[in-house]
Amino acid sequence: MNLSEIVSNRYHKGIGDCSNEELYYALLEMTKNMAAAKESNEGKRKLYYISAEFLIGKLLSNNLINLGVYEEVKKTLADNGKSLAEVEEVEPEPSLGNGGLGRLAACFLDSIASLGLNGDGVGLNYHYGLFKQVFENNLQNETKNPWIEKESWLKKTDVTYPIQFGGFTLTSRLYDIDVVGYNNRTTKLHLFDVETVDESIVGDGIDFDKEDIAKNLTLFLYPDDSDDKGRLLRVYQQYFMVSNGARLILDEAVARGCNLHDLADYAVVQINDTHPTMVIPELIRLLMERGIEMDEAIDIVSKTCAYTNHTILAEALEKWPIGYMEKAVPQLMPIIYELNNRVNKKFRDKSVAIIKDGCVHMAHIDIHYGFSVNGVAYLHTEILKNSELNNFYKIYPEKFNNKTNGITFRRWLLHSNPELTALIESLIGPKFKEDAMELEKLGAYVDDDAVLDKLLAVKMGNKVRLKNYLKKTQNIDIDENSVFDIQIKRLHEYKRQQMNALYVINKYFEIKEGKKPARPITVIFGAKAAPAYVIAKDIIHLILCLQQIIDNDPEVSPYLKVVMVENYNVTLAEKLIPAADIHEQISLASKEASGTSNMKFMLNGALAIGTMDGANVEMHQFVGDDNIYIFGESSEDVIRHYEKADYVSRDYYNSDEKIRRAIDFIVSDTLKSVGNAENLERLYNELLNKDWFMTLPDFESYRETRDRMLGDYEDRKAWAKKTLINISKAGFFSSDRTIEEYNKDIWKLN
Ligand code: OX2
Ligand code: PLP
Repeated sequence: MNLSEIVSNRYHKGIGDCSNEELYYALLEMTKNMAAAKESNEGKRKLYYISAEFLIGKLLSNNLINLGVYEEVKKTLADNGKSLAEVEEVEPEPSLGNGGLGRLAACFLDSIASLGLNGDGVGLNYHYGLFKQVFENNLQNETKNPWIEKESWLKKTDVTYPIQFGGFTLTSRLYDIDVVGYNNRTTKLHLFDVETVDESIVGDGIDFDKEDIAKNLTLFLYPDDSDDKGRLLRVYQQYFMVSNGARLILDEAVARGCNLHDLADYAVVQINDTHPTMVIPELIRLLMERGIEMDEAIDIVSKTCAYTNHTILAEALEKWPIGYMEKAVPQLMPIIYELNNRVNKKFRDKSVAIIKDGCVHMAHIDIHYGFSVNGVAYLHTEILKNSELNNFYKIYPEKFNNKTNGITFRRWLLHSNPELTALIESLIGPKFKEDAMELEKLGAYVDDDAVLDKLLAVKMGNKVRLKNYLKKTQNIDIDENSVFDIQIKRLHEYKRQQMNALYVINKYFEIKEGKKPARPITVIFGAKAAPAYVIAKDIIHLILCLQQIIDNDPEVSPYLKVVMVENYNVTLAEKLIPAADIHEQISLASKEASGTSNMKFMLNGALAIGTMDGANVEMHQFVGDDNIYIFGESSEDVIRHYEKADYVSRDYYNSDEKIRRAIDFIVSDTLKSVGNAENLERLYNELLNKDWFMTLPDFESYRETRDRMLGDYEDRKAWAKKTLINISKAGFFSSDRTIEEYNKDIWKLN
């Protein structure tokens, strides 16, 4: 049925008489039907990408693009006086991820589907997702983020399993979302849920009864884990996810002819960070339940599972107290003890043990009992091999490999930046939509004035669109003739939003002293802080206070504006990234495993200011010194500082006047007039006495580089040329390339 037939069936009227809501649900029905009619990717061996997060974003437009009917639908609506862009606004964004890791999983599903690979995603159906961020009194508050409506992309299936925990059993239910690929094939995102979950136990905010697992298990993604109950709940969530996943994998394999002994010929499991690690002992347990001896079960599973590491931050490397595991999943513990014994018998080096200091080290299970360990960018994998996981690398050099992250160009170019897409197509034809390396052909135009003018015009159009969107949705005013300098990512000290804020404070003082920038600057932030991460919330407080102070200062506000957008998510990213002139990738070198927003900005013609960290290293390699603004200490220097413990932040405060002035401003009467002394003082003390992520040593080179960049911006032609070079070199960062590499080296699906 086409759109007007569906509309007439549902509402007994014409398209032109429908509300945007009515049209959204009609399009949802149409798109779901079209997706369901497509062929699923098939093959003997099947990939299961297990992940606690899939930050899929809104699906309507993307599905219409991938189904090849976007233009047609847009025209049908326009012919009836309706706007597809307005209909899109009705769709709620599923918030099934924290940030980069979850968004990566979503890009991967798009590429898996598009490349025709036999692979599905497996995760959980969090009803309230991650929290929704609201600002009140310059502070972050958290509320629930409901996204499941009576009609949604979810399809209820007949698949249910009894999942056993210590002392009780829960019945699961599988919901599927069809993932439509660009070449009209589909794959599935499997989201497991508990039928007894009870949304009504959440009141204001995001608090709920953490004891009542049957009612709360799939309410939220990663519940606030500051307390024991929250941490224990994560173990329950993880086991629920992997036990369901493991049963699905075995059932599907058997249905395709597998006799379990040959499981590795039928299934490969990619473990997305350590959250799904328990799939290893659970698969072993289920194989033994089905009559396979332990030795063989361990061998089979070790040939089936592969692990991706996404971070070297110590606090993110999960280890669960034995007591939690005994309580939540007692049936797994005998297997984990046995896996640990085997490791201890084989290796004298106790650092590689699975159980140490009363905790189960999840990554150690993955590395010993998986066949592949990969990092997510060149530098990250080198650091894993040479320092973080060096003891494992010495044992299993053959398991380690790099898979530099990528992004889907369907969402992050075709959908989010149609004007740029059209310009590119007019120059090099449509082939880049399937083969991203075709973008290299844009290199022929870097000295073509007419093309550079068009590129600048596209950027201006996107800036105006962002301006209108922020006005409409958040009542924020920005000036499209200012430089848009954007940092959007989770709030974390290692990502160093605080350094950006110190730059803003320094600029504020310069303007007060009469040193005005050539053109107004708009510094845009978007970031959620984990609810229990106190300093991260203090940094948000600082930024919101700066925003208010500068807005109300007539001396400064004509030249400088700070904007912190509320509830940064995929929908906002799609509007912000195409409008950026400058993007901030300023993590402390060695700490950002890869980054993926860096790739999205590059593809959309923004220039990076960044450290030699994560995938910035590869970006720099592709575009060269002239087309990216690199500053700061190298990862080797940083790692050495940590080893020698020789960094003292106060030395920088004492010896650098600009740094002192900026840090002192945090606790000035000016800021305290709009903020809380407690938050501001805590942040001030943190920077002065600890500064674990070394903001101050890099500040001067950051400030100098960013000022130089603003100067370069004034030569509009030269700037446009740099942006075109960036776009032309972005092809490597297509997730199609990443997925082809995973498949060639790890999954080996045909
Ligand atoms: C993130 C990493 O921090 C980021 O650098 C990377 O781009 C992304 O994963 C995708 O690989 N949680 N999020 C990450 O790691 C963890 C753990
Ligand atoms: N959150 C959202 C909504 C994103 O789209 C992305 C990636 O672009 C991220 C988080 C990760 O950002 P970063 O790579 O800068 O950490």
